[in-house]
Amino acid sequence: MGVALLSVIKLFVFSFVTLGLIPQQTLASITRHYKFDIQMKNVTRLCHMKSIVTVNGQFPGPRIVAREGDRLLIRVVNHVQSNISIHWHGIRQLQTGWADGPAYITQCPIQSGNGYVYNFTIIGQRGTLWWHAHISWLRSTIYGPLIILPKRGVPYPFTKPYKEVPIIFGEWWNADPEAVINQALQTGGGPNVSDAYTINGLPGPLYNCSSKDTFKLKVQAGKTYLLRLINAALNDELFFSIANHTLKVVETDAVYVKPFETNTILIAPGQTTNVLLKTKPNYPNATFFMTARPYVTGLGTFDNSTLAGILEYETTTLHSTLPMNKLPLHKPILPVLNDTTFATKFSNKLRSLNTPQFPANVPQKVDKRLFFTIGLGTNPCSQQNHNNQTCQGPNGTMFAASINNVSFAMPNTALLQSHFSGQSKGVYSPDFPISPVTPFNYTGAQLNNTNVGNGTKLMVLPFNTSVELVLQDTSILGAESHPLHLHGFNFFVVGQGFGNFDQDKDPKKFNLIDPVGRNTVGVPSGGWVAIRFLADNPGVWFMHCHLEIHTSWGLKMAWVVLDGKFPNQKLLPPPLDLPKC
Ligand SMILES: *[C@@H]1O[C@H](CO)[C@@H](O)[C@H](O)[C@H]1NC(C)=O
Ligand SMILES: *[C@@H]1O[C@H](CO)[C@@H](O)[C@H](O)[C@H]1NC(C)=O
Ligand SMILES: *[C@@H]1O[C@H](CO)[C@@H](O)[C@H](O)[C@H]1NC(C)=O
Ligand SMILES: *[C@@H]1O[C@H](CO)[C@@H](O)[C@H](O)[C@H]1NC(C)=O
Ligand SMILES: *[C@@H]1O[C@H](CO)[C@@H](O)[C@H](O)[C@H]1NC(C)=O
Ligand SMILES: *[C@@H]1O[C@H](CO)[C@@H](O)[C@H](O)[C@H]1NC(C)=O
Ligand SMILES: *[C@@H]1O[C@H](CO)[C@@H](O)[C@H](O)[C@H]1NC(C)=O
Ligand SMILES: *[C@@H]1O[C@H](CO)[C@@H](O)[C@H](O)[C@H]1NC(C)=O
Ligand SMILES: *[C@@H]1O[C@H](CO)[C@@H](O)[C@H](O)[C@H]1NC(C)=O
Ligand SMILES: *[C@@H]1O[C@H](CO)[C@@H](O)[C@H](O)[C@H]1NC(C)=O
Ligand SMILES: *[C@@H]1O[C@H](CO)[C@@H](O)[C@H](O)[C@H]1NC(C)=O
Ligand SMILES: *[C@@H]1O[C@H](CO)[C@@H](O)[C@H](O)[C@H]1NC(C)=O
Ligand SMILES: [Cu+2]
Repeated sequence: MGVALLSVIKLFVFSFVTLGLIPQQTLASITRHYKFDIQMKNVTRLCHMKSIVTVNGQFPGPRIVAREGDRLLIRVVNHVQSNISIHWHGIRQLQTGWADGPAYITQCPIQSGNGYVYNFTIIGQRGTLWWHAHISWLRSTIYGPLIILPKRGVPYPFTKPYKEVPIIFGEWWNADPEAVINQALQTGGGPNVSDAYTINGLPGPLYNCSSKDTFKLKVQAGKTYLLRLINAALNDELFFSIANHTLKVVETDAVYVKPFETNTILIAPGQTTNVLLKTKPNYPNATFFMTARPYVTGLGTFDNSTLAGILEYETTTLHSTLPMNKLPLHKPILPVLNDTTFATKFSNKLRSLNTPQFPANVPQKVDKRLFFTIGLGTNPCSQQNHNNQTCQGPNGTMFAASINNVSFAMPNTALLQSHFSGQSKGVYSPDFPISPVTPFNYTGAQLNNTNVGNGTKLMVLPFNTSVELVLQDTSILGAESHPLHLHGFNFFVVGQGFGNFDQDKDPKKFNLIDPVGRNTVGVPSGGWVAIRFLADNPGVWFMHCHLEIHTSWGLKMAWVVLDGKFPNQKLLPPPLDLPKC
């Protein structure tokens, strides 16, 4: 199949550049300026042309490259109809919550014709992160890599790569993604699934009418490549593999890990993974498929298609004239779509590097223990939407999702401004439940009543509170893996397991030595995960499922971290150009 296929492919050659783009600088830290013009662009994929919202007309968006310690000044100007905001995913934003970006949480969106300068410093972080729109489903086309190199002169704690290549997975709809989510919220049913997955914007040859849109990575024999993997898909965790090659995992979510080798990576939306790819000593002209397809645990319909790119060994002659159909082409074998055993083994392999230079400062004492249930539910079919009282969710209801049975109601104004100005009345209440109000068998029998409550409830933490949070999946409408993302912090993943969390037995097994540090963690399907973090960053911080449909259904909440005593423990005042609602 591969042979016949390749003979007709005119490959799109992705011109990757080494990251030697950094201007020569002698200063340790500098300010880097970027301009993001939000504008429409016509793009064709799968023989379907459509107008998409982009940054600077690029899809995927521009690459931001900085060093640890640098300040970034990114001027975003909105030239499209939609309101927009941009989130710098995984950046801690110490004292600068105003630059975090989730719409109606830390800022009002940037309205058409307006602009806003995101102003923040990268402190104590290095590795692969990314940026994306954080309103409605605009992140389906507005996303790009955010690469933080170590400080000048500081080496990686692994083999220096010959080249570095960002690989960003996405999800493509032939329809307008905003229309897809608006329709789903209107009918109460699940959204139409995507038409393809993409790798650096390209679906690859396994889709109809797509072989010219194939990501191709040209490599030389006997070299080490650093692949910076980012999952920007909306609703799907992905398995990824390159045929006949192993990958060495060295970093996740911009935190170094103890290196380990694997044939397949599992990466959830919101997560990043750096892997080293060591090419074989002598494979002239050989080509290999790299493929990705979803890991799925829920009951809903999903896009079960497979994206493919091509790894090609370069020849000694620069311009090949021989037909490509002489080349062998191998496909990797990926785990089955619901392979939770693989998912569990993979996440158990992740450990912080935990060296004197990069220690894992796991909070050893806990000030506040919290227990949050994560799962789906329903809302009654609302009168105003449906005159005949029938919606397309389960049993004629509307799909919803919640944390501790609170489906988050989005405010009309930004929470951070309400908090900073002391005007939270009528905007939010500081009473997010520390555990489910009505305990039940979370992973056991189905409930008769699946309706959720709702509200704009926040969890308030004094500065420097040490938090232990157990995230418990529920089996209401089916157990499902949920990648939970916390803004403003990295957390340590100290334990995970299946069934209901047992407060007496399970904490004894926690890893408080070298747990992985992340900003997004998969809550196991039908299980729980325990995380610890130190609330040392004042502000209002969003936490949500990074499966975008679950966020749309209300699987989200926010934390308020109060100011500390000292000036460097206080939220800075808002910038003058902060958008208004
Ligand atoms: C996209 O294509 C349509 C139809 O061909 C055209 O009217 C429109 O101006 C194009 N938009 C952009 C941004 O190029
Ligand atoms: C953008 O936001 C403004 C203010 O909240 C609102 O009036 C307007 O309808 C929004 N525009 C769109 C296209 O949603
Ligand atoms: C960015 O923030 C820093 C620290 O708050 C401030 O000194 C600086 O003036 C800001 N720069 C711009 C362009 O707003
Ligand atoms: C690649 O792997 C396949 C299947 O495991 C094997 O048949 C093939 O010989 C391998 N090719 C190379 C070049 O290693
Ligand atoms: C994907 O879903 C389609 C439609 O439901 C089905 O026909 C097909 O067999 C599925 N493919 C895989 C690989 O599961
Ligand atoms: C690889 O391709 C080049 C150019 O197409 C050709 O000259 C060379 O003989 C090929 N090498 C092998 C080992 O097939
Ligand atoms: C995974 O899917 C297969 C095929 O659809 C099914 O037979 C199997 O029971 C599923 N396994 C789990 C753990 O759900
Ligand atoms: C009314 O009910 C029918 C049948 O259940 C359904 O197809 C239709 O979408 C509903 N109409 C509205 C406005 O929800
Ligand atoms: C739908 O209703 C049927 C019959 O009343 C019930 O057995 C089933 O559990 C309900 N399903 C959901 C998802 O509520
Ligand atoms: C919860 O439900 C499961 C499945 O029905 C059952 O095996 C388990 O014993 C129940 N646990 C408790 C604490 O009732
Ligand atoms: C659910 O409903 C059934 C039948 O209506 C009833 O027998 C059962 O006790 C209910 N279960 C719970 C947990 O309320
Ligand atoms: C929240 O719950 C109330 C009371 O049950 C309901 O009237 C309202 O429609 C819900 N709001 C949302 C956004 O779901
Ligand atoms: Cu989820």
